Amino acid sequence: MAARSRRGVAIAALISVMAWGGAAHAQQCSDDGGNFNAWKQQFAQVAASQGVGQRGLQALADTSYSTKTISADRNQRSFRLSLDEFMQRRGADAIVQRGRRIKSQQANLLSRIEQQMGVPAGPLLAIWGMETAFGGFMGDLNIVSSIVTLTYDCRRTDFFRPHAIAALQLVDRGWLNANARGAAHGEVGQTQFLPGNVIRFGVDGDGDGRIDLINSVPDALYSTANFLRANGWRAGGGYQPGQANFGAIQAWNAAGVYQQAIAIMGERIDRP
Ligand SMILES: [Ca+2]
Repeated sequence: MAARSRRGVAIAALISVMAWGGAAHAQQCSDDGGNFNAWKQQFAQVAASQGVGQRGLQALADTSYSTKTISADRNQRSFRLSLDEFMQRRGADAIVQRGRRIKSQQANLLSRIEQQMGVPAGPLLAIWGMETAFGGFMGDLNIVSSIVTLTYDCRRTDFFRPHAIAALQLVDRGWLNANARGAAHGEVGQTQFLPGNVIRFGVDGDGDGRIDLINSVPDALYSTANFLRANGWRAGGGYQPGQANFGAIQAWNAAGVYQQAIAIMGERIDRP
């Protein structure tokens, strides 16, 4: 027993020397994922220093470098389509049709959200339909691996680092399963929030004490409304281009055709 524990101490000391040496020499980022494991050890120290606990650190240790995420990131097409082409390709008519149906099916929830957040059903349902076809497809890549991979990738390390820390914190809190799947850039749930935005804007819409944007539609729609409100949405204002609330839609997505499409579809859903 004594011998074993001395050996344990020796190994712990060796690991800490290796981690220290690793921290000094590990790359800050990589274009091809080489040295991912050495970098993860270094990143674990950063995460721990920002309050990530055991569960989150274990999730980090379990991540693997996601080549699918990187290839999706490299092959991103900018929105070069015209507004009409974009709306057609994204199935705008079907989204509006289904959105109008859900608006009456979920009338209680949606009117509560509008009362509390000031955001009407139309733009929320347009976003939900556009992001995941109303929860039909929320992505099939491991969220934690995706976001950690993007943090190691050199292209946008600084942008993704806080979202990676946030993903680990969500795992810590039990709000995100370490195996949960999402889109290629680690977007979470029904309306595809980046992990940091789950923490910043997430609302427990169904009151069960957790924020779960994957399995809870009320949580997802309340949180989306809260994101818009935090970005300047004011009750009763118009949301078409040039009107008071269009800026909040612009904060949701940087692409101009996407913003206009949400405004148009939202108006068609909201129309009596
Ligand atoms: Ca909840």
